[in-house]
Amino acid sequence: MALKDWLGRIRAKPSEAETPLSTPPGQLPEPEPPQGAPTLPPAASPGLSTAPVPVPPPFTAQPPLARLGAAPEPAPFEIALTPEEEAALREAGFEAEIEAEAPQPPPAPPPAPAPLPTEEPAEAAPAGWFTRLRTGLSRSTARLTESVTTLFRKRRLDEEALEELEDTLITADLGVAASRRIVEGFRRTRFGKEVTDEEVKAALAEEIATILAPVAQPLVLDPARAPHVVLVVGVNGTGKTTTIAKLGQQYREQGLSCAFVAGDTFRAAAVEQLQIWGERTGARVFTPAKEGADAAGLAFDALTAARAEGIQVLLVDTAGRLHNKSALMEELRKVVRVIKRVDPEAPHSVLLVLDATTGQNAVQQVKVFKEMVDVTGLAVTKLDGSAKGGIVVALAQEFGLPVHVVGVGEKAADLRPFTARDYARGLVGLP
Ligand SMILES: Nc1nc2c(ncn2[C@@H]2O[C@H](COP(=O)(O)OP(=O)(O)O)[C@@H](O)[C@H]2O)c(=O)[nH]1
Ligand SMILES: [Mg+2]
Repeated sequence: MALKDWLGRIRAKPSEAETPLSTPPGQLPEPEPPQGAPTLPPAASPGLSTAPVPVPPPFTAQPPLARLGAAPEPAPFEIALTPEEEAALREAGFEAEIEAEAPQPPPAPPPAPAPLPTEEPAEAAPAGWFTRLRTGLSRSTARLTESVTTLFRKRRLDEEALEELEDTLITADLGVAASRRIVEGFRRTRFGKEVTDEEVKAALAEEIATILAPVAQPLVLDPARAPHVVLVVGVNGTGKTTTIAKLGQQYREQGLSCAFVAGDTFRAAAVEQLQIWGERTGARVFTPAKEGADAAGLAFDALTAARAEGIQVLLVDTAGRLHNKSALMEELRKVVRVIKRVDPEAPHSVLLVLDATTGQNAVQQVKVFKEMVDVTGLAVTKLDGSAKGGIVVALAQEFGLPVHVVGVGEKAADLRPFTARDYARGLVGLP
């Protein structure tokens, strides 16, 4: 198939499966709230209240796929979208906002808190994380290696073979620019030579690792800032709250004092989810006084309190969607503005969380969020699911933003540093 046909395909409107906000087929409905589920505690100050939580609901271990996706939420604003805005939002994975534009049925009962996985001691979990990563990448890997194997069983690396290789890489979500760059590398070093599929895979892993190496950077904290503020942003359901909890647990294991800000104030479930994680990890949680309370005010109060207490790391959760893009942009910018009033250098990190199963959509999400806030790094989650692993290569090539951590499961220990060589080899199916 000609390159332009492939390009047409990948540029086509993302399928439902690629859209993080739509409900995946076969997804289980949200569970009913457990009897006696906690309501938000009344707060002493209008802007904030803090954990401990009254009664966390019982944890239920469920198959992870049942938990993917986001709970519905009320539409807080009534602003019409222009057709251009709608197109941009659809591309960026904000389908749900667009659906919310349609006349709304009467408000649904409040969403149940997202169920949480049963936590295991951190020491017990690391075994096998790379296996999970590889399993998650297996769909991408299978397609990639199948094509490479068929293409290169033993063949001269000629123009046609290179073109087919480029097509293969593009369909594996590596993006046009990275695919071209890799093929150029092949052209320079191996053109006209006879190659085997194994040689091609090894060379591919090397080229991919070269692209990934500059972005494989840990999230460096400066606890002396007391607190180092990490603002966590991203579309709903990508894993912001879970990533905050995982980071919090890991920081505490490193002996850092840590607090969470439940800044996704429109979703009671999101607030409760963070409270439960706070209980579990022993992190203090700043929660809104009531549903829909001003997130910026909450962040301001939380940062002021965290400073007074000498807390070293403050992880700030945010809304992943509001009624439209400009409402979300306004909210995030306001949060940043008020945080700066307390500490002009904060937020010290702005972590954008992306769901690896959404494929090319992630590229659009980076563009949209970069417009809204000064994104300093990425967390890529759900690499244990049916990840479209090539997307990380596309992101590295296009934006060069550090990839700090990857999520390979729902437990605290399933958040791992991103390592270029492991990832590249995993992606092409090499041990
Ligand atoms: N399998 C898997 N699931 C994840 C991962 N990270 C988050 N999730 C799940 O994705 C769902 C949405 O996560 P959540 O943190 O609530 O997303 P948020 O809306 O961005 O805050 C939840 O069911 C999480 O347990 C991951 O790395 N792997
Ligand atoms: Mg959340």
